[in-house]
Formats: sequence, C-alpha cells, structure tokens
Amino acid sequence: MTRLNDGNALSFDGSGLSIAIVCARFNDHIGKELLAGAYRGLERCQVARDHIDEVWVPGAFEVPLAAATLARSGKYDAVITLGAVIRGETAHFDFVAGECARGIQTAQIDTGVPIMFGVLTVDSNQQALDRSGPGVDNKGDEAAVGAVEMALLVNGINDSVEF
Ligand code: INI
Repeated sequence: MTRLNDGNALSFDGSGLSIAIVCARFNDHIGKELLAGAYRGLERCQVARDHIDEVWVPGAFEVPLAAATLARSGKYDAVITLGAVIRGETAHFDFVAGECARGIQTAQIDTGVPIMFGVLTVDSNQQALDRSGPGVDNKGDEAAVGAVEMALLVNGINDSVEF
C-alpha cells in the first residue's frame, strides 16, 4: 500500500507551483477581501508571487469560462475562483450561483486541473462579510490552501502513474 499524501496535513509546501486566480468584479467589495485572503493563504504555502497570475471577470457567471481557459493553457497547477453571489429578490441568484458552481466543477473534471470554488453563494451581504474577513476562515484563504493541496495531490498522482 502506498499512501500518496498525508490526509491530516494542515500546511502545504507550494514553492514551485504556479497558480491562477479568477475574481468576479460584481460585489467586488467582497471579491477584493477574498483576493487578499487568497494571497495570504498562498504566501503561507510559500507560493512565489511571480508564480501567481490574477484575472478579473464581470461576474460569477463568467468565472467558469475564464477558469477553464486558464486551466487548459497548461501554465498552472491550480486555479482559484473568487466572487460573491448574494441572494436578491429574483431567481437570477439561482441561475448565476448554480451555473457558476456547475461550470467550475465541469471545468476541473474536463481539464484535470484543480479549480477551487471560492465563490460565495450567500443570502446577505453580512454573510458575505463574515466569510471574507482577515482570519484564516476567509474563504479566499481556504481556497488558496486547498488549491495548493489539490495541486500537490494531482501532480503527485500524475507523476506516479506510468504510461
Ligand atoms: N454576479 C455575481 O458575481 N454576483 C451576483 O450576486 C450577481 N447577481 O446577483 O446578479 C451577479 N450577476 C451578474 C452575472 O454574474 C453576470 O456577470 C451577468 O449576468 C452577465 O453575464
């Protein structure tokens, strides 16, 4: 039996990894805080600043296409997606949040590149603020650490498979 990773690890060495971040501009007062959290998480994981690329898109609905394009480029070990879909009075929330989540999952399955779902889908602005603060429970920070963990896992599996 070979265990390919440590299932209990809480910190990861991301030095040498290249990471892309996609951030939605809609509700960017939240997006900017998630982005700051993502950079803090990547820094703790020792991902070099010059190995991080950042792109912005109009809203969460556009995130999957940008994430898939970045993943398909072959330049990145993982992609982090960030944004905030805040429930309003219309059904628009359900379409935007649902399609964003579905598109991100489809993109990571199709490309084989980990794509982290750091897009908040919440009922209120307060819930979004609560999830984008300065602590390690900031969802951008969590997505960043998850991106490093998944990149190491997927790279490790790919490297261990003999074709
Ligand atoms: N985009 C978001 O990122 N968050 C939202 O809360 C949101 N709402 O509520 O409408 C939102 N809509 C814009 C959408 O993502 C697209 O940019 C737009 O529909 C153009 O395709």
